[in-house]
Amino acid sequence: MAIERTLILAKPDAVQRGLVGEIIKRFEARGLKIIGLKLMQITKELAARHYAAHTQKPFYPGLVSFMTSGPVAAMVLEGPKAIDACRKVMGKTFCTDAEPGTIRGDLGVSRGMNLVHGSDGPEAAKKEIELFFKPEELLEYKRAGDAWVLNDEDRA
Ligand code: D4T
Repeated sequence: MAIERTLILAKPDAVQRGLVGEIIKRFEARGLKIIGLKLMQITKELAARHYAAHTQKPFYPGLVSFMTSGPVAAMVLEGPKAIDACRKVMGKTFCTDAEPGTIRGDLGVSRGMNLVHGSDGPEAAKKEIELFFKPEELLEYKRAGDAWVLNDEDRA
C-alpha cells in the first residue's frame, strides 16, 4: 500500500472559530503523521495558483476572498492512502451535505465556509505541497507509537 502525502489547510473560518486543534486531533487520531505544520496568510497570488482550476467558476471571487480573509493552518500529513483517508475524515465538500462523524459534518453548517481543504489526488497533492511548503519545512522522523499504527503491509 502506498504511503502518500497530502496538503491539508484549516481554513480561515477554522482558525477564527478556534477549531484548529480539533481538526488536527481528528487526523492525528486516525494515525496520520504530521510532517509539516505552520500558520500562514494566503496571498491573492497563492490563492490564484492553488485554485487555478476554478478561475472561471462563478464562486471563484468569493472563494479567493474567503481564503485570504485571515490566517490558515497549513499542514502536510503522511500515511497509507493519506489523500483518500483525509478526505473521508473531512467529509463532503459542503458542510450541508457532509455526514456526521466528519469534520465538515460535525463542525459546520455552511456551503462555502467548509473549514478544511485536502488535496484530491496524487498530482494535486504534489503540486499543492510544493506551493505551500519549502522542502526543508517537511521533516522525516519516526514516531514512538508507529509500530502500533502501521504494519509491514502498510509500509510496503
Ligand atoms: P477544497 O478544495 O476547499 O478542499 O474543497 P473540495 O476539494 O472539497 O471542493 P472543490 O475543489 O470542488 O471546491 C473548492 C472550494 O470552493 C468552494 N465552492 C465550491 C463554493 O464555494 N461553491 C461551489 O459551488 C463549489 C463547487 C468550496 C470549496
